[in-house]
Amino acid sequence: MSRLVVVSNRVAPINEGQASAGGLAAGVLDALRQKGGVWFGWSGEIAASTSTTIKARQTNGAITLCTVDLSRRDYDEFYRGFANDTLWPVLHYQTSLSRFDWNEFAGYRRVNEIFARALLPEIEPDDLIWAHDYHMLCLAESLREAGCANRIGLFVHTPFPAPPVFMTIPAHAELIQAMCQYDLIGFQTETDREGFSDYVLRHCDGTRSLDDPTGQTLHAYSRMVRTGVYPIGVNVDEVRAQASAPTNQRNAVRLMGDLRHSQLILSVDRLDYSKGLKQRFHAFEQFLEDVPAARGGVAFLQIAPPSRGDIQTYREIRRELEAEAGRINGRFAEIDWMPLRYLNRSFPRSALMPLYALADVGLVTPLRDGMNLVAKEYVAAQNPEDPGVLVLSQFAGAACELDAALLINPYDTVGVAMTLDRGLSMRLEERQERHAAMMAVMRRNSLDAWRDRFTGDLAAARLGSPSAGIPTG
Ligand code: ADQ
Repeated sequence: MSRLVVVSNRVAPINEGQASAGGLAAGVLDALRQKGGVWFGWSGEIAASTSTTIKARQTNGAITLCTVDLSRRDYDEFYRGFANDTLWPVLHYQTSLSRFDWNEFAGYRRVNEIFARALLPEIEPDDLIWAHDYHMLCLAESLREAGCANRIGLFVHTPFPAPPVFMTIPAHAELIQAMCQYDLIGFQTETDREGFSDYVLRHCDGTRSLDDPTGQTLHAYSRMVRTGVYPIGVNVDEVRAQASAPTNQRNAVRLMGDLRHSQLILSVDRLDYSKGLKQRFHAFEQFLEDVPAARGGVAFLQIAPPSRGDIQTYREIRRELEAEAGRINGRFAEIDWMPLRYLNRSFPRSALMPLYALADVGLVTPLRDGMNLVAKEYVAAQNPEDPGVLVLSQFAGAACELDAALLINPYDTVGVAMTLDRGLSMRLEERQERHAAMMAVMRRNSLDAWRDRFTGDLAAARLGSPSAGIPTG
């Protein structure tokens, strides 16, 4: 059986129990445990120079974790610069927040090359290589240049926009050419897959392979690249078990005592402009304005730990939200009632899941999101006898599967406010029906199904380049 070699910007600790790992890390770790293999990525350390060979190695059972350090310059150009200040906003359709610099793009390519060269000695002829996310768009190209003939797949966790949006990145053609060096590229939704496929078919003389009746295998740059849709899921039983475990209830019990009989609206996000937090705060304010009866009886809890704090746009959104939270509370709070609680910190999953279970409404309103696992975790955490209501942005990948949620447009302040009112007053029977419909989809598209379908298709993918020669894989 082929081993799996996973490559991502950051790696997760392999010694922690699976239950404490985040959704994606748990899925990848499971796959590695089953097949055995290597997880390779950046250590998170900034060193005097970027390691050109593996800097640290840790083995636990069949899994080996291999990491390299980055120099300050590589961190600035690859991670902070091109990945997070150029690619991330464009992939989330926020072109006005994107900034481009050719030196940073060169740094991005350089780090992909260094990763490839450091990884190459670890790779055995039969290994399946599975790269993750927008940091690794050029990795397959660098591995091919270094002589790697294995099957290489990429899963894109973010959205992938339509060509006119992607083409705002001046290096768009170089990126697509590099992506065509993968044998399989997986996307969260059909819209994302089409964004990539349309670019290849319209802007670089690509064609659909006649051998693939689905039309999802493309021929471009003398290579074949298969594309597919693999919506990432959650382990629903594990989430529900964490949500209801008596040992995990400490924060939930404290919160319940404090809320007394108020209804709870809960949002949980990384602090990121793509998550639509500012628009969400305004929608909650609108709700308090439009539904005076809710004042004193509804509380909104926003949990959002800071992320990427050394990037200017992230510092700005943090300042803005602190000001907005203060203003809304100043406007509506009473001596004995605080409408909005904004916690700028992270919680372990074991503490977070019972909070999901407690909330009457899960409010998930990204402006764009590849999937959004919080939406799925919220549904999975509910008590099926008396479930809460998911209010979900139509622009989250999750909306393609969870159409039994109350779907909203996050830019429509009045619409979101009205939907909050509807969610908080929904009858038990309707809540149960909607919850059951969403659970059925989530059981089908579980985290295990995501992992097995992707690795199965990668193992079956035809090797892309006739000129690469057929390797032993
Ligand atoms: P993210 O943008 O990080 O991931 P998301 O899918 O919402 O977003 O969340 C990832 C995980 O982080 C969830 O398991 C959640 O529980 C956890 N998390 C979020 N906020 C937290 C908090 N305040 N405290 C503790 N834990 C928190 C990217 C893409 C998404 C895609 C995922 C997986 O941007 O669109 O769904 O990858 O593919």
